[in-house]
Amino acid sequence: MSKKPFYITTPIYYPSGNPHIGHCYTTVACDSIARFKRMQGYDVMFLTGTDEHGLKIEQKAVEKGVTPKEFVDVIVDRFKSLWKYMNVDYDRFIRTTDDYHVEAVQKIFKTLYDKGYIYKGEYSGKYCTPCESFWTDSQLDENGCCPECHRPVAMAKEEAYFFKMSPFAERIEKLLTETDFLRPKTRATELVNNFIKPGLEDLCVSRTTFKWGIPVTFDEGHVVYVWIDALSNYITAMGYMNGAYDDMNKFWPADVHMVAKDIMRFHAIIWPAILMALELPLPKHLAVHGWITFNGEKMSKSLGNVVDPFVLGERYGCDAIRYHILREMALGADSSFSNEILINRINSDLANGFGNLVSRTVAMADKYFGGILPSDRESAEIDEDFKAVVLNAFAETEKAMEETKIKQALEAIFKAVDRANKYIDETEPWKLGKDDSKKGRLASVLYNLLDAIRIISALLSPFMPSTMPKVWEQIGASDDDITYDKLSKFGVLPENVKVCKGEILFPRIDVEKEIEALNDIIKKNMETAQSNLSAEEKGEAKPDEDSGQEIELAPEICIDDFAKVEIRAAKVISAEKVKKSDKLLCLQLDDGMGGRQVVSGIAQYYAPEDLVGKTIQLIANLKPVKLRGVESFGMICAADTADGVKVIFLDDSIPAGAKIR
Ligand code: ME8
Repeated sequence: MSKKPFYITTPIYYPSGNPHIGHCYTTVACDSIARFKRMQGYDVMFLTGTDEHGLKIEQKAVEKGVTPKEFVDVIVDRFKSLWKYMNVDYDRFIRTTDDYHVEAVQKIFKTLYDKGYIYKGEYSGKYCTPCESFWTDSQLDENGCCPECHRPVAMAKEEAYFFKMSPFAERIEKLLTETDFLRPKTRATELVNNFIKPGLEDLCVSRTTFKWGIPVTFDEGHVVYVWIDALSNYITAMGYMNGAYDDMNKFWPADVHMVAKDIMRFHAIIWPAILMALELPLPKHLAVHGWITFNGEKMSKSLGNVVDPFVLGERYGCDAIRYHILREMALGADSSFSNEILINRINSDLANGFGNLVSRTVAMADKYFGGILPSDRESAEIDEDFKAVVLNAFAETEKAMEETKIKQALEAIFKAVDRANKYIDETEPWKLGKDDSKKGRLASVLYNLLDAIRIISALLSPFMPSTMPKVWEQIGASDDDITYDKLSKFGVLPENVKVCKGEILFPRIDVEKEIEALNDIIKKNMETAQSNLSAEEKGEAKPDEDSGQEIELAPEICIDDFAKVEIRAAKVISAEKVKKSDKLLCLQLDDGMGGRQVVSGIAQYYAPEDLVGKTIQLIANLKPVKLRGVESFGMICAADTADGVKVIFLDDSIPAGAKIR
């Protein structure tokens, strides 16, 4: 029987700067889905690639004194080596400079023109050069700048071809609101209200002001402008209007396009319109995820806050990075990146959770039975509950993956990991091991654990493909034991399974040392970005240095007045800069009462990571206020000094919530 096809794509990335963790998210997410589908027996096509044309690339190449193609070649290689490093197993890599794509885009453009969907006109509007985007007035940010990069825009006018959007408005609205195309579907409202209801604007699809693009065959001087060139990659890479491949029938329509929210509109509205105009079927799902943010800002090269995935991979291994980013990001929501969360995740889930489960189980099988389990077994009632939880994790994972909900899939699998560790605590194998009459029971417990690890590790293998083969070696699982059809049942490992002690899968990380090392790296990145800012932007305005001034006290109060102020100790769990503010940090505190958020004007004096883990004094009964639109529930105490503001740190032995008087 021939396998069912499954086609998944990442966006094609701009090779204008080095890839970062944000790019890694989408690619690793698609890779995990592709691997999961392969494991389920699908014939998978996983496509990724690079979007190489446009003014930005042309300008960068000029700066470097190379041709645009020479410029992108270097960065495309970096993308490819990152994917190799992250163990990303794509089936096809498209470059928009590939001959077959160029030829097909020219044909697509001509076809749309011949059908009357593309016409010639004049474009005038607000244009952001770095983002290569025209914006309408209502889309500009509150300073009248580009809503993407917040840089100034300029009026621009040029002869251009346009793609008619209005004929497709009704069908697109139905696609978004009445089908399960968009994931999460909750995003449909903003698309309909912001773009469809006000009337779809025709799309500018050619440019004359730069050369680095695919030439329009019937009008010299025009090059195809970004979206027809870029979006078409999903079909040209399957052979649409070219002879390089012949996979349209097999793989189109795509099962999943995955993108971040910045390009949702192009994929949810413009791409369906182009496909409708070409009379092609529409992709089945568009999965939209949020941004990986760093200190509250979208992680991107231009913000200078990029954490280098090569550096992180080097320190913790690519599987730990893959796991971390996949586990943190829920479909549709942003996920904030911090060293603290990364390392704690690795320690709690991978070192203490899964890694410890494997090493304890294998070590006990080795210690009590010389590595080979005996056939005599004695099962108990508790085994059934344990097995049920593991099998339920399988079912939940399968369902979540069907819905491209990777975070939920990992959560389901880790429920089984936690249950397995609890099973060890409940059955106390170390006690059974001391009593010869309980050897049958011990063998049963260890077999159940090994078989659970077989299921769990196979389920984890699409997400952490480098580590799981090491687990299979340790628990004595053959390739045949981990096929998908065998993950929904227990009793698959051979009765006399033989374990083999191996290396520690995820070594525990010393949090303090590691945070320090990573902070150094990030600070260096920040410094490079900061060196381009003015002294005022850097917050370097000198404080008033009149230290010899007389101190004037506020009017006297009595003890009852003071008693009205509730001061409590609190621990800083995380901190990030408040968007568009130089002064404010938003802190998440453990206040011993369930946690709260406080905004504090100390951003010029403290980097967020300087505060995380520290114990501070909190004015806990202050009326909540909104600062720059962010709610603050209280205030943290700090001293004004000649060197600026200094937060009052307390001894860390003081517990969160302790009353200060
Ligand atoms: O937009 N968090 O390319 P691009 C999460 N060439 N994902 C992120 C991210 C972040 N901080 N930063 C980038 C383009 N991404 C076009 C696409 S497709 C036909 C053309 C990921 O290099 C995310 O998938 O700017 C986002 O959609 C994509 O990179 C944008 O990549």
